[in-house]
Amino acid sequence: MSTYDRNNIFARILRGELPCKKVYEDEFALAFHDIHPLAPVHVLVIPKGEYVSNADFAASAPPDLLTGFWRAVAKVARDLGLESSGYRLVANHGAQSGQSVFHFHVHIFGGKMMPHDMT
Ligand code: IU
Repeated sequence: MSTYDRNNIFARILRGELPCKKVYEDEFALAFHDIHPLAPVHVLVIPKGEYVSNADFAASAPPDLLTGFWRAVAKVARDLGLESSGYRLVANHGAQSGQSVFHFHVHIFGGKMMPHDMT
């Protein structure tokens, strides 16, 4: 498991040291618009805790945080109006997958037809 860097960009956003375009926040999660959107709707949801990836989050987070985080993901998608049109969730794990910020995050993509081919 990789070591969590407390100065990664999302940790700094969570501490309020850097701004973000906030969409939603509760005790478990923060959601904000991606600065380089890859779809008409592109929002990131991050848990409030020090987790590098989903593997780390799933193994170490307390149950209320696991539940609260995933409920926040679903609520944000619903509140963005994506429930009927559909949306895609992506969580990259490791540099080879494209992960560039090592604080676990889920991408919510919506607002267009999604390609089936991920390669
Ligand atoms: P990735 O799965 O780790 O590649 O996703 C990181 C995302 O964080 C990526 O889509 C960036 O555009 C986005 N991002 C951001 O929203 N704000 C930032 O300050 C930085 C990256 I650095």
